[in-house]
Amino acid sequence: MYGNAYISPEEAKQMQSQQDDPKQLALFEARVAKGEKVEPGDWMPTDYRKQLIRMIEQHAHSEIVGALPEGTWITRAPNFRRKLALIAKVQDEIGHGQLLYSAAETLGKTREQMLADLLSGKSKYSNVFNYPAKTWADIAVIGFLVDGAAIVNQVINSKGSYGPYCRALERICYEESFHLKQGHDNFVYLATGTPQQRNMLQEALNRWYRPLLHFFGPSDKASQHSEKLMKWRVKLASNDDMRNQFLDQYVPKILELDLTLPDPNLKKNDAGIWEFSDPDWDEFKRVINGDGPCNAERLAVRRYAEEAGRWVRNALMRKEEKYVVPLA
Ligand code: FAQ
Repeated sequence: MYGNAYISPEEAKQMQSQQDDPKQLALFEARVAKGEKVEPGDWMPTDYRKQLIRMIEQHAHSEIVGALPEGTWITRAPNFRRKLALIAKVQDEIGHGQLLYSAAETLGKTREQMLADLLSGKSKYSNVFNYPAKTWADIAVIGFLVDGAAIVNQVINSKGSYGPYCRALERICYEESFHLKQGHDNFVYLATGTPQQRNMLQEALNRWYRPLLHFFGPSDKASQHSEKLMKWRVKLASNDDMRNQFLDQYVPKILELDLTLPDPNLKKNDAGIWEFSDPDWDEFKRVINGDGPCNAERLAVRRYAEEAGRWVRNALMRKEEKYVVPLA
């Protein structure tokens, strides 16, 4: 369903060599414009394939690295029920990574290569997971607002043109909606708790406000890939539109709990667009290029997991294969 039309790198290269035909391109663009889904064996422009691999791979990495900030709180969850919910959520995020790696493999890049590119720093993953989860309130903010932001983005992307990615996203969105409920419950519990709990939540909110604005990517003017991705209906909303939808949905929910956001210029203008102070795009660039507060730690943990798990992958691999071929 997500990755059962696995395509090897060699097959992908062969398919690409047939692709310079402008007639094929026009037919492809007409299909996509009608809202048809593109499937792995279909003809597609080289750049469509490259863009999708880049985006789905980054998304898959974000899920598995994204499990780490919350994972560090499993042993310190404040009670048994919160611990159970957090374990289940972290497990789901890893599952999302698997679905997305399978979807990316249908385009002709092996999982091994994707993981190697993550560990070498060649491939990016979401900025937000390079910040520490300092207190339990950070877990509430991640569960409510990072998951909320991810849902805004993923519901939109799930209507896109590439079949395996959209099907993976539909399933992911069901699970993320449950994550959002547990995040909201945790967030409201702290917001309506003791003064110490409220302070802890407010401090976490202040820390996450800027990374959350960065989450949707650079402004439309600075975005490198949006134009092409929107033309090919991989992205159905621009970065600024998605950011605006997020602020529309979540700012009122935060303010109604008598919490504040650390930006005196945050307001909705008469045209219904949220305005905010410059969110420091230099910080965003540093963080996505490997120089955030936790980048080195996150990759070190992933590197350890890859090395410690190598014997399992080797044990599962057929002798004649160069890498593990996905079963589903
Ligand atoms: N972080 O030209 P654009 C989650 C990069 S899943 C890092 O505007 P595009 C679940 C971008 O890659 C979160 N890098 O890019 C969860 C490009 O660099 P490149 C992940 C970013 O692709 C919840 C450069 O900047 N979701 O949270 C970011 O048109 C809780 C120029 O940018 C997805 O990946 C960023 N935030 O639009 C897990 C969804 N933004 O590749 C655990 C799929 C931009 O040229 C706990 N992705 N960059 O070197 C997308 O929808 C798009 O890729 C955007 C960026 C909207 C993220």
